[in-house]
Amino acid sequence: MKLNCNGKILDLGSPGVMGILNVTPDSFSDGGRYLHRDAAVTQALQMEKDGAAIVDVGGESTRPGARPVALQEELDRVIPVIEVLRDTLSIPVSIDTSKPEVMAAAVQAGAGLINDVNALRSKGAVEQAAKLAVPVCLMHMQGQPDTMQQAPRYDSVLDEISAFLTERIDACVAQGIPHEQLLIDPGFGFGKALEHNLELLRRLRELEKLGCPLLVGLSRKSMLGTLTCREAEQRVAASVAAALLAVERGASVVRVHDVAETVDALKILEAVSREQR
Ligand code: YH5
Repeated sequence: MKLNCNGKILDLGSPGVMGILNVTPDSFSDGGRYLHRDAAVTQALQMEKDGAAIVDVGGESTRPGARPVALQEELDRVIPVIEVLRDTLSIPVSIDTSKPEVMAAAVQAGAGLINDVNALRSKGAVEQAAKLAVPVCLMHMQGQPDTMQQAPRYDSVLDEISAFLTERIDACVAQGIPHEQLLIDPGFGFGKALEHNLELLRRLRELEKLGCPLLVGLSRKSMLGTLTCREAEQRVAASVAAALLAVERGASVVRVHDVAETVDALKILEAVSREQR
């Protein structure tokens, strides 16, 4: 129920919000070397004030079609931010990466959870995560980020994701990562068409049988754009609705851009769900 994230606690006793913090690189041409770093830290502090349970720091864009980021580039983006957040936030920070070198440097800098969209399938990643001994979120993805949305295909989306996550849990446990340190995520939008995403959300509860807390990311994703005909920045209401539906179907953590709005919505859900005194 409580996860120790490198000294800071993620309490999953009630559903929590993971705030998304995308970190862009510092450069000389933008008016100051630390501009981006300071902006990221300010945004993380606001997320904590707004009620986030954890902040997810990412330096590699995993959006469909995105180009990979080089190791040094990713380190330069995320490590300075994580170092500041270690000393300024009470809540834990997760590192959104698939690279074992980034996992190690991030945990060294204070990160308390590894969020890997590649489910520790990169070479050496399971071994590295086992050594670092922090909780890990394993996410399902069909295909590779550059091509995954071209023609997603499933015979049974729930069965295939369930089998994939079971295999990844087993691989982690075999390398010494305790089951209790694992979260699972069906990976909305990662090699999935609209019909797949909708069936996944409808039947999310079925993943509870794997015995790990569920984390889901639906915030501003294109399935919400398809359903509402809105651009990414105008998908807040759709994102809050989707987060609420996910928590109602068993999600323990929702990964979102709009922390304050989502925290408010979850307060209503919690009050209604709570047993009357
Ligand atoms: C996730 O689901 N997603 S990065 C496309 C968008 C909007 C948002 C506008 N990392 C997940 O957030 N980690 C990402 O269209 C994640 N689960 C976990 N655990 C993609 C993203 C996004 C992509």
